[in-house]
Amino acid sequence: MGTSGPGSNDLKTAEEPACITSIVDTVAKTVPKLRTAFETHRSYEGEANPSGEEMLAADVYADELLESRLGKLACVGTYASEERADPVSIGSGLSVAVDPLDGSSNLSSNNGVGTIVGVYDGGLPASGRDLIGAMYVLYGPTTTAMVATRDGVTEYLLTQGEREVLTPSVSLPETGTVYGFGGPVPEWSGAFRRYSMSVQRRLKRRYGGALVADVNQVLSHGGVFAYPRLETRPSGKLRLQFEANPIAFIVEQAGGLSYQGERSVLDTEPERLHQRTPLFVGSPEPLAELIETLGGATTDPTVTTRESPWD
Ligand code: AFP
Repeated sequence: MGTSGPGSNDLKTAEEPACITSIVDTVAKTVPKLRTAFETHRSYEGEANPSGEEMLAADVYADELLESRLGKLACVGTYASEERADPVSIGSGLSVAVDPLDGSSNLSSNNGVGTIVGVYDGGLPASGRDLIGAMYVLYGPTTTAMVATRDGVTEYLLTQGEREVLTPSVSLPETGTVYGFGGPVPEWSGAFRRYSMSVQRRLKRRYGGALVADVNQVLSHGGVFAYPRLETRPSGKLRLQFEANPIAFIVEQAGGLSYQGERSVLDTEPERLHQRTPLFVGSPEPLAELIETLGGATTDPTVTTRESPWD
């Protein structure tokens, strides 16, 4: 990944607008408390989130903590999260859309989880083109953050609330070596199954069930991540505002491509705060093949050839 390995904060990194710096620093300072909550808040709450998924105490705790901390920033006007039905209006300013604990079902098996933040210059739901920044935190053996602005992507190591540059300018290789595809294979479309067969001949499978961890593998080694539409989930599983847009922004800023079956994820028309979308992101070469196989176009929103249904 990137142009160089671990280094000091003197290295050239993507330029950050002041509000992005405040948000990233606030999230970094919140990470130690969130890490502790993975041990102390492991039970289920007995309630479902707006997407109908059962919430862990850690989901609720992470959401409330991030809302209280990000909500105090003068530049943040709206806080929204995957765990609450409606956005919280704080005042005037940017909108933050947060997946406080991505992949929370991985806590019980002690696998990777994450936090995703999208920063939109507009009211929610907003277009991915309104993003001025996005970040995710990956809680793995170490805690890292991937921060994207319109100027590029930087990877940080987070230690005791502070961040240190790991990779100043993250860039995806043209092809890469790994792939991770979500959803039951029998529920994939015929076109996506054909694509999968082709990819399996040359890339290694890496799938763990947390978007942040799976995408981080793609950003580290190059390749492709997909959560396609399914027969029982024609709109896919992942949430546009909280997951797909921020991840697509990070991948595109790192020189990769995103796609949702018709066009770039970032060009998806936002209709509802909790709307879902198919998500395909990765290196240019495997994404170009995917777009060709599924039959769409990323650049021309008027092109209407699409992934065929269940042939
Ligand atoms: P949870 O937060 O409920 O664990 O869901 C995680 C997630 O939204 C995303 O992080 C993963 O990419 C995807 O779902 C995994 O879905 P599958 O369990 O169907 O593989």
